[in-house]
Amino acid sequence: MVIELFGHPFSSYTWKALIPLYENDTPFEFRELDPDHPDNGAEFARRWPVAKFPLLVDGDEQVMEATSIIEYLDAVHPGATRFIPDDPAAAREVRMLDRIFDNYVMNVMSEVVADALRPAERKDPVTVEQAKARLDTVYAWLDERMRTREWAVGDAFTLADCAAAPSLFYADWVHPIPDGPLKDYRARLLARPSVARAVDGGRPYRHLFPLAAPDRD
Ligand SMILES: N[C@@H](CCC(=O)N[C@@H](CS)C(=O)NCC(=O)O)C(=O)O
Repeated sequence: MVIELFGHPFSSYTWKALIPLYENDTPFEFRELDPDHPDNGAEFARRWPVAKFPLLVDGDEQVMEATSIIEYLDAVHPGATRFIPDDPAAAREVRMLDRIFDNYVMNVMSEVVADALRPAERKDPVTVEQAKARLDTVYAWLDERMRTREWAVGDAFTLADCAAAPSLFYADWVHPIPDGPLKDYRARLLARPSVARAVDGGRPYRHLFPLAAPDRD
């Protein structure tokens, strides 16, 4: 039975789950969630009432949350690229960086995007200003960290990089990352074939980006 992934090709958290699948050439069927595929939407809604994607289905197994999907793939369908190091201390650091990218980059960037989607009378400039200030704080911390690393945790591409790629891709669109090690790391991520493939999948949908997608990347 082939793995199924429910998601959307322009969704940052869907990219986070697509990257490890592409990284290891893991066979899967993409169940795109859009008005052209109502069956996918109906099955997704039945399977996960919270309705946050991605969602992975593998026979009788159903896995929500992009991080858990990557943990599942690494444990049940391992490939050449391992996303969780065997060493417990390194694994803890990978999981910590994964949380940092999700909570302090991806989710903060999403607050700015969500504000752009609101009608004019419900926009909140204070929320946007505070979100951008929080991005500045985490950019500075990550910039310092990336001075000495190729990937988020040392020399190997891991779960943390799967989180970093969509986070930094969209964060830079929302609030540009200053030149330096963090911006260089973003460029390294975008040059990685698995990440480039996820980015390419979203190209036809760039007109949907509410802040107007920049003409780059
Ligand atoms: N914590 C979830 C977040 C997933 C998430 O926020 N996905 C967005 C798409 S990028 C979504 O489902 N948006 C639809 C909605 O909120 O209704 C994860 O890590 O998978």
